[in-house]
Order: sequence, then C-alpha cells, then structure tokens
Amino acid sequence: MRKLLAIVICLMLILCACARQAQPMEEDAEDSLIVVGFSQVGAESEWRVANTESIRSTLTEGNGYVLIYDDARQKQENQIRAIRTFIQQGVDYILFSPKVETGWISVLQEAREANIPVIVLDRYIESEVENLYTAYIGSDFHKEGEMAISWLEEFLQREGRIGDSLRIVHIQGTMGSTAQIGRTAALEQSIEKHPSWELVAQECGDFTRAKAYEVMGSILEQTTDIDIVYCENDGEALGAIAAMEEAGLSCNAKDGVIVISFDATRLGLQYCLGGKIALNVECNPLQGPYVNEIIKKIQLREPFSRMNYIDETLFDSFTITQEMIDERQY
Ligand code: GZL
Repeated sequence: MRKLLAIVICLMLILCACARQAQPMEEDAEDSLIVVGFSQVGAESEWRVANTESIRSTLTEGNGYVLIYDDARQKQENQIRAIRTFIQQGVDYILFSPKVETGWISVLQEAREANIPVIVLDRYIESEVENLYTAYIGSDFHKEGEMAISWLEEFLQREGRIGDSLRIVHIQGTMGSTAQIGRTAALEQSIEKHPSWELVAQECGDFTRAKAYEVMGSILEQTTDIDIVYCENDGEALGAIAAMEEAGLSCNAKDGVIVISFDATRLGLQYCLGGKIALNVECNPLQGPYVNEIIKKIQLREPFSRMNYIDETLFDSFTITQEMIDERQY
C-alpha cells in the first residue's frame, strides 16, 4: 500500500512540474506575437477592400501577429489620431496607407521617438525629414501611367490615328494621393508631347464611382465631343461609363470613346472583356505577404529593401479572356 502511495505522489509531482513547464510556454507564445497597428485610408473602392483583406488575411495570429485595424473613413485626421493611439498602446509596428502625401512629419516623428518602426503601404509620403519610415511597399504610379500612355500611343499608331486631334477627359483620383500624382503626371506629360491631343476637362472623381458619375455628368452637359476618358481607378471608370451611356455615347476602343482605367479589379476587367474599358492597368493590392516578409526580416535582423515596388501588368479589351479574369485573386 505504502509503495502505491509513493508512486501516486511521484506521478502528481511529475504532472505538476509538466504543468508549470506548459505555463511559461503559453506565456512565451503570448509574448512572441507581433502587435501591428494598421491605419487604412477607408473602403472607397474594390481595390481598397482587397488591400485590407490581404493585410487582414496575412497578419493573423497563426502567422504570429496581433493586428489592430483602424478604418480612417477617408480622413487624414483619423489616420493621425489612430497612429497616436498605436504609439500610446506601444505596438511593435505601425502600418499605414497615407491618404495624401503631406502632413505626416509630426506624427511620424512621435513614432520614431517611441522607437516604433513605421511601414508605409500603397501610397507614399512626401517628407523633407529623413528616416520617418522604415520601409515602403507599393506601386510605381508614374510607371503605371506611362504604361497606359504607351499602350494608347501604340493603339493609335495601329489605327492610323496617332496624329489626329483627340479630345481627352481626365477623371483624377483623390487629390494629393501618390496614385493620383503619378497617374496624372503621365497623362499631362503625354499631352505636352502630342500637340493634337487636347485636355477638354479635368475633374476629381476621388477614386469613387459615385463622384466620377457626378463629375462626368457635368462634363457631358458641356460637351459630348469626347475621344478618350482617362480614369484613375476602376470605380471612376464605371461611374464615367454609366454617365456617358446615359448621354447616348458608346464606350469602346474601335468606334466609340476610348476608356482607360487603373486597378484591374475583377469588376473592371469584366468591363474590359465587354469592351467598355479599352485598357486597364493593374495596381496590385495584395500587399499582405510583402508586409509579412519585411516584418519577419526586421525581427530576425536580416537585411531588407527600404523601397519595395510591386510588379504590375496591364489588360486590354482585345486580348483579355474570362479565364484570365477567373484566375485573378481580386
Ligand atoms: C492605388 C490606391 C488607389 C487605387 C484606388 O495604390 O492608392 O486608391 O488605385 C484606391 O482604387 O482608392
């Protein structure tokens, strides 16, 4: 009997020791999660929704993260407030897509003083002060615009229309955002280059379908003599097309209005397949894996690139297929 009691006591001591062992492991696991504060511009477009989903589905607890997400609802002041809150919370990283390029120096200096690395996502910041962020992940928006113009020039050359007088309507994205600045610059440079190209209207569509529909409607009240509509994202293209069709215009590259768009969301590519969008330049929102790679490298003190541009392609109404659209992740 004594022997049995001794065995039971030993077993209980061993189990308690194991339990204590397990406890520190769970605490370590808790401690090892990387806390990321993410300030997103808003949910203004299908592109933005896909961008948010890419971050949320990558920075998961299973991948070693705690993600604190804030939707700024298109207001820079909300982003600045969120970043200050992240600093007070003592997050490990701050991730944000700046609505516009300016106005970030003060709050990013506070993050630097708090020794919190900042990763700038998607759009860029203009800053005279160096070292306000640790890494940038996004697109080269001027290059996107140049890809669009190169395609347009080649198309017009093939059609024997390169020297024609062409009347262009320009629907811009959120003014002061990097995407708008880059895509606008490429179009404006092309108009300088081609004297027969005329910019008949330039209005802000704020990257939304509703605003683009509204401003295109106002432009159509002034003129329907339009050859090209250059929209700085798919939401704007869909809004502009709706307004043009209501005014009796046909949108197609062969014998109607040539519509150029950016983002290459599935919805935008369906319009491309249907011929209503002639060209759609991809702007890849799937940036979560890039963020994860950069953070893990920083954690392991491995070298990483400060500027990370995502490769992008383009689609046109002559070559796109449903199979290509079905393969897309957004
Ligand atoms: C581009 C991104 C732009 C998209 C729009 O990277 O900032 O903002 O082109 C989105 O769809 O609203």
